[in-house]
Amino acid sequence: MKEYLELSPAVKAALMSGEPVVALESTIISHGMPYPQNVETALRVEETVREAGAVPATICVIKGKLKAGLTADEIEYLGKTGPTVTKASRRDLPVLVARGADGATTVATTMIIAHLAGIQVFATGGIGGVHRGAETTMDISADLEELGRTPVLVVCAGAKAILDLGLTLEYLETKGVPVIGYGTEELPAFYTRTSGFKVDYRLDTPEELAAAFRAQQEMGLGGGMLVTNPIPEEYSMDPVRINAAIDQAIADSLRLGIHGKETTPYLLARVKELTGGDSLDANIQLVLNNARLAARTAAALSS
Ligand code: PSU
Ligand code: MN
Repeated sequence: MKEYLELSPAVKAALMSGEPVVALESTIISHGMPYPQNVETALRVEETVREAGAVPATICVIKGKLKAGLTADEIEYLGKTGPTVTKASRRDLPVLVARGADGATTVATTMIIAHLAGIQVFATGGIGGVHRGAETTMDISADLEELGRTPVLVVCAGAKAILDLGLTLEYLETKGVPVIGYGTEELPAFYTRTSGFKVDYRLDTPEELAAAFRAQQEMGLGGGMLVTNPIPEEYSMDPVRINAAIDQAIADSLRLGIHGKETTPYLLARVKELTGGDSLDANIQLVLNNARLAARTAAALSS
């Protein structure tokens, strides 16, 4: 394993001494936001994790190495390269590593590499899920499968309504993944604090999150835990406006025949276009909010 994994000195030192570490994904940098906001946000997210008392470990694949902990230059490279870098899910890792290639890691792959490195907590924006129309396309993100098998606590802002949220919850239930609302009984829908769907449990403190995750792992249940943290009220978007943009983006993707791994990046970019950049501001704020909660949870887990 050692020959594949490469930890930054800061991440290695923190893990050796049992300090809290928070994993961060890189597809959100390359495919989730435009340059240069993606690089600015990635650096701000790292700083937010540090301010909250943990060590950030941004994860990606560079020249075939599974990296946990990037330099500012590596983040700049990834952000500038943008969507031309391979979006790497679980199925992409073998060939990328064998070829010595680069890959931006999705939630699934970030969980895999975090777990290999010994990192238990991971903060992101939104997860992939069951797409609308999946009953015919079978487009279900590998993120859900990973949550079912890899023991990492993932803090997100729920899932975007580009997905079928009801089916996404059903799938997570089948896979045995606890879906926790942080301070809420309702599943947040990324840009908005509510979705009309209930989470499995509401927990209110990082200590409660840490206790539940610890119990899950100590009982040998394995698999991940999904913590959904609503976007702060002051940054949440008008649901009518955002849902109209999402419906339009989905209609456009169907008309253009977008499918497979292109679907999520296309929808994210189109929603941003249709909301004139407002969705990007909300996106940045919710990621910072998740980074803070993840850092506090990692601290509670390591104490
Ligand atoms: N949803 C978002 N922002 C994102 C993604 C999803 O709101 O950046 C990215 C994440 O990296 C996630 C991936 O893991 O898209 C899911 O892609 P797919 O649906 O192709 O599995
Ligand atoms: Mn898919």
